[in-house]
Parts: sequence; structure tokens; C-alpha cells
Amino acid sequence: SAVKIRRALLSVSDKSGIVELAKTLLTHGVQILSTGGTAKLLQLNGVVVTEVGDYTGFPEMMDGRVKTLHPKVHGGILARRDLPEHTDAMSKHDIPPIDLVVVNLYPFAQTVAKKGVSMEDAIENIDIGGPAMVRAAAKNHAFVTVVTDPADYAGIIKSMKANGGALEMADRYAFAAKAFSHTAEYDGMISNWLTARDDKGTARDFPDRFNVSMKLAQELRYGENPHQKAAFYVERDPPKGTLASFKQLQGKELSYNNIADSDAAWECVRTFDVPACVIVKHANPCGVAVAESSAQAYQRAFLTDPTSAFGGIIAFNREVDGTTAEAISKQFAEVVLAPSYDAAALEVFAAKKNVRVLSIEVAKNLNKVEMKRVGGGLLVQTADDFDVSELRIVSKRDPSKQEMNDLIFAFRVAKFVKSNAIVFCSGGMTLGVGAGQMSRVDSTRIASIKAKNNGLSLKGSVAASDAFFPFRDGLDVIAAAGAKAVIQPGGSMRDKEVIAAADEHGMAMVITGMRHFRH
Ligand code: 93A
Repeated sequence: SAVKIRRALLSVSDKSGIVELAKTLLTHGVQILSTGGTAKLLQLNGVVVTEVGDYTGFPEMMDGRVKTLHPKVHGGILARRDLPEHTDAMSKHDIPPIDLVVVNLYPFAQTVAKKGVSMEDAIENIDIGGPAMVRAAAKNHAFVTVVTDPADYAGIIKSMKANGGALEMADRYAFAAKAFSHTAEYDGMISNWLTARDDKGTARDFPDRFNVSMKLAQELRYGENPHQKAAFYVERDPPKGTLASFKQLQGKELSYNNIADSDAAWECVRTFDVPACVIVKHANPCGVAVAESSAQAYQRAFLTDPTSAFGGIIAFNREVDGTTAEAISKQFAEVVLAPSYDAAALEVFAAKKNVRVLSIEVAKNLNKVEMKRVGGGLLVQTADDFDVSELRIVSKRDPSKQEMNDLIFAFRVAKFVKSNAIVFCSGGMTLGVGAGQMSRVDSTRIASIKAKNNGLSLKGSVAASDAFFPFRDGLDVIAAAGAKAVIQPGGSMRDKEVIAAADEHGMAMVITGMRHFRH
């Protein structure tokens, strides 16, 4: 049922729109109660307000830590108007009802986002009285309206005008639900920040961003399959360079699989320093190339496996121009990602209305934390963002300069291929990708079969393995395929046997010391 607003309490840190709201409340004969800073601003703008201190008979004290924490405020918000026991208490203790609570909280997030913020400053920005009022009003939404977001003022003004100063139950309920999300997020933020450091304010190594608060970005039509319900949640303020910071420039709505595959493609492509293109299908790269330009990189990435590239996700780490867009539009692409597009490229894509075109800023060292849901739990780890650093040549033959470049390229790609991963490459282009097999030999066989099927020769190529070779068999298959150099983490019990096999085949072998499983 509709409740007419007679008394409102306004106490806001973000003061945008508050004067206009207060003026509307006045035109409906509402008595306005307000706290220090808010009251001052309203008075300056000609709004008649009662200061909470005058209202309760208790001054604001302790640097404002205690302003609204008083039975006259909380009783007025919490009292049930339909129970004699409650209304009797109100009249006995002179507690008039408060029907509207407009509160937004101390800016904790903005405070801790400041460089070099002190622990003291952070603590002082933890709002206590605000959340207490918000939660009280939200609990008693049967009678009270709570507004926490200045974006909702316009709606309130409109409803009050239409309803003779009253607000409806459906609105009060929706605002109450939103208010609890607001306070939950607020406490989540505080808990994140405190958990991530010790009492001296020193940041802990891990888990630094474990308890991240997420907001719903979009409901998805369905999940991995049409019978699964799904939604996309993003961090409140996704770091630049992450998938969630994308802007969609055109195209159909993104699907669950689009988003998952786009992430795989983006994570891979952003690791390269030179123009690169990554084509992903079912979370695995089916073609990766580095080149002089985006156009060249695309052309070569596509050549790895044109069959699999059909319906793929295509990512670039450099601007996409008209020529590249023309080439892409000859194939069926689900999503294109790049830091930017020139006008000609956008024009080409515009003719293909369904293609989803996303822009994302390229950034390195995102310091990400990855999470994986398991039944009844959550696995958390820092992202696998280590690049090849210490390379050790263990074979009799040294790799040539060209081979070494290709080995590094191949190993970087292998990192983004589901384990067990084997990647054949040559001249900065993938030739065959073997992904997601339970045995390394099978991944090797698949990679070489795929190269053959696509008319690519592995003679003189190089190969990367995401983890060590437990036996020499995988290496023998790589040699038989025609590869001349191999890169792998090493560390197997049979390293000696594997290195001997490489020497036997006249291959160069480089060890990275770093494994890159990906599941
Ligand atoms: O310091 S508090 O935790 N104690 C309180 O009693 C209290 N009452 C309102 N913070 C309190 N507030 C907050 O003050 C509100 O949530 C709002 O963010 C802010 C508004 O203060 P002012 O009107 O003085 O700018």
C-alpha cells in the first residue's frame, strides 16, 4: 500500500542531486531532518531543515562518529506502524515516525583508492551510523522508503508527484533490496581492504584480491548450453586491460561461451610485444601469429587451421584497419577484439551486423587472481603471468637465432593451450596445435596431424611442450614430424633420456624451468 511521506532524514556524503530532492520534499510538506554537512548545504540553498542534533537533543559528537545513533532516529525508522505496542512506545517516548531515509555512505572506496592512504584515514571513513539507518529503513520497508543512490532521486520525485506525496510498496521493496546490496558491498569492500594488509597497513602478498565484490553486468540468454541459466558478473571497477573492461562497439549480445573464449584469446594476444593475432575456438588457440601488422598476423594465424577458425574469436594487440577487417569478414567470426579500430574497419564491420566487435585497452602485469569453482568450494591462485626468462640449452646442438625466436613464441602460445599442450611453430606462426589430451604423445600426434591436414609442413619447425616429457616417446613423435628444435620446462625423472633422444635426432633442446599447465 502507498505510504505518504511526512518526515524524511537526509544524510549523504555524495551530495549530488540532494538539494533538488529536498526542495521537492518541501513542496509535499515533508519535514526534513538532516546531519551536519548535508543540513548546511540544504540551508545554503534555502531548504528549511531540522538538524538531527536539535531533533534528538544530543549534539553530534566524537568527530561525527555519533550523529544519528539515537533511539529517536532509529525508533522512528524501525517502529511498526501497525502494532499498538510499537505506536504506544512512539508516543510514550516522543518518537515521531520517519518515512523516508536518504543516505549514502562515507566514501571508503574513494579514500582507499588514493595513493599512500593512511590506515587512520581509511578507518575514519568506515561509516557506522549510515549503514545502521539504511539497514533499519530497509528492514522496515513495509512502512519506510530507503534511497541510497542519487540516480534514484528522479524516480522518487516522479512517483511522489504522481501519488500525492506517497510511495508504493513495490518501490519500497525494490529500494530495500538494493539498500542491502549496497551495505553488503560496502562491508565487503572494507573487509577486502583490511584482509589484504596487516595492522601496520602493509599489504599482504596473497590473497590480495580474493574477496572481490562483483556486480551483475548482464544476464545471459543461456550458459554453456541452452538449458543452463547464466549471467556475467564483473568487478565493481574492472582493471584496465582485463576482458571485463571491454566496450562493445557493435554486434549481437555476447553469449556465455563468447565471453569465456574472448578471455582466452585476449589473455594470449596481450602477452606479445609485436603485432599479433590469436584465433580461439572452445577456449583453445587454433591459430596464433606475430607479424609486421595486424593484417599479416591475421592472415597467418588463420592459415594454421582455417577449418577450426570458422566461428572463432579473433583477438589483436594492435589497431585493426580496413584491410584486416576486410580479410576477417570473409570468414565467419563470432567476436573480434582489439585495442582500437580505424574508421575503415568499423565501416567494414558495420556491414556485418552480427559480428561482435569489442575494444579493450592493452595492459601488462595485471596481477590477476584466478578462481575456479569446485563443488562446495573455490580454488584461488595468482594468474600464470610468468614469461620465459631463464632459458637453458641442454642439447649438443645450439638452436639458431631464428629457431630460438620461434621456440620462445611457441612456448608463449603453449601457455594458453589446454594441457597437455604441444605447439608446432615456424616463422612466428603456429603450424599445429595439440590441446587438452590426457597424454602428451596424443597431443603431439594431434598437432602434427592437424598441420598435415591443413597442408602445412613441419619440416624444420620447432615445438613447445607446456610441461616436461615424462618419456622420450613424445619427443620421438615430434622428431618424426620434422621439427628441429624443442622447448619444454624440463624436470622429469627421465630428462637425461629425453635430452639424449634430442641429441640422437640432431635437435636443439631448450629448457625453461617453468611449467604452464592450464586446465
Ligand atoms: O560517523 S558515523 O558512522 N556516525 C553516525 O552517527 C552517522 N550518521 C550519519 N556516520 C554517520 N552518518 C553518515 O554521515 C552518513 O552515512 C553520510 O554518509 C554522512 C553525512 O554526513 P554530513 O551530512 O555531515 O555530510
